[in-house]
Amino acid sequence: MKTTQFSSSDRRIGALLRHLTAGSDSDHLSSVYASPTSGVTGGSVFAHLVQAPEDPILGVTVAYNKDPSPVKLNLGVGAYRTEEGKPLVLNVVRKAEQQLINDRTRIKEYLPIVGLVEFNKLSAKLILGADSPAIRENRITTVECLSGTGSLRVGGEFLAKHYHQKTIYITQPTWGNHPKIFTLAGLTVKTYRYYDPATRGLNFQGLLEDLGTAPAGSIVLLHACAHNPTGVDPTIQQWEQIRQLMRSKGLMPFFDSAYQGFASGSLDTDAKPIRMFVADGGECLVAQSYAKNMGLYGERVGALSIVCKSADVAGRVESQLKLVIRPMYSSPPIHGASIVAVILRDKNLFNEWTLELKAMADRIISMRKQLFEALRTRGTPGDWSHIIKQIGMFTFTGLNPAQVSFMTKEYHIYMTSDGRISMAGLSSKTVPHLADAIHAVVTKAV
Ligand code: KET
Repeated sequence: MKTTQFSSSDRRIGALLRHLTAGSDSDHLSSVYASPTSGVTGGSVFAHLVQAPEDPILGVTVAYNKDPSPVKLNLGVGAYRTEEGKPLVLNVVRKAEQQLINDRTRIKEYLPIVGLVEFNKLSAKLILGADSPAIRENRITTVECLSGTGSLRVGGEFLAKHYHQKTIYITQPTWGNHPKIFTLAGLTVKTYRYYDPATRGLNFQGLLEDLGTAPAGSIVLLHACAHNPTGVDPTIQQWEQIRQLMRSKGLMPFFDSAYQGFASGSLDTDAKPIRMFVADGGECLVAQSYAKNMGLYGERVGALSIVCKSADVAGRVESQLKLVIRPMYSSPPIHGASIVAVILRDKNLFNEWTLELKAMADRIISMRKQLFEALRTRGTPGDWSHIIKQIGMFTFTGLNPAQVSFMTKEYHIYMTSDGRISMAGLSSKTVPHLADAIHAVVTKAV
């Protein structure tokens, strides 16, 4: 295509002409001078864009930040807060950062495309267990990615390029970013039944039926623990049934592990479903995030592991992952992965981390109990036992979008419109305010 270049004197003459004809219809001039710079001197080349809506989850924080009310409460994004309502940097993270700063031999060179190799090895060990057969047999590849989201995206794109089935089944409902990530990665997204609003529990029958009728080889996204947004996880027995069904049909498991340690307070317990799938010798993908369990949200540190049948295949898979990553962001950041590596490699720091992680999980469980009690004390109509039964960072309250909007307007309580609340955003001080709001909204007709 031929492009027309305008010299700066051409542009000055154009500007002068426009100036002289100001007030008259000068549109014809901008068309005469239409050039790559017309966005600067005339109407914007982006003028046709419509305002995009805010993200359904991150947009809640945007709205919260604009609210001047002193009683406002952000229960939208899944980010841990202390009893004082403040973001938390773990002590063990501070220590690791201090170590990194003190080490004058550290440099800021690019990492390899696959990221920090020690971090990758330690991450695989953390999620699969030190005694994992896949690690022992060296038939796993792990690449550092940009937190959980980046790991899902790289895994999705790798599958879209190299896996024979292009359909991924995700839970209904799921984290709002899942369908967008996988669609843009080049996969076709379908859903399988998961949550039963009537029981506020797992629709296990529906799940088995939907996975049972999925075409052989389809990819299935599984929340490793602390399902988002429902807080409903299968039991270990149910996981075993899911595993058998999936393996019998050759369905490819893709685990999203964004909350390891947050569900039960134990890193090993929360990784059990993944380890069951790896123990049977079959293949799977795992996306890990350190955003929540190490509080490294903004560091964007995570990992994608692909468990293969042999070391030889794993090596070739890794070579292809590099081809996905290089044109996407070239190589991942160094700082967050270095923090994680310092903590995971040192026995004392690791133990300290597990205690801090358990304390976060316990505070969330205590918030569940307090909210449940507060509603009971108020005699709020309905069965609220799901608040204490559900697992992880979120309670899926069952409140509808109109009720959510009432609570935001009248009580300055911010949450996603599907009725999900981040329990980590609550504190003993704010529980009564939330209970008052829920009580008010369910006792009035909205
Ligand atoms: N998977 C799930 C299930 C998930 O809830 C999140 C984040 C991620 C992956 C990605 O997290 P990352 O920071 O990329 O490691 N969820 C919370 C934050 C968000 O929406 O970005 C949330 O649901 O509030």
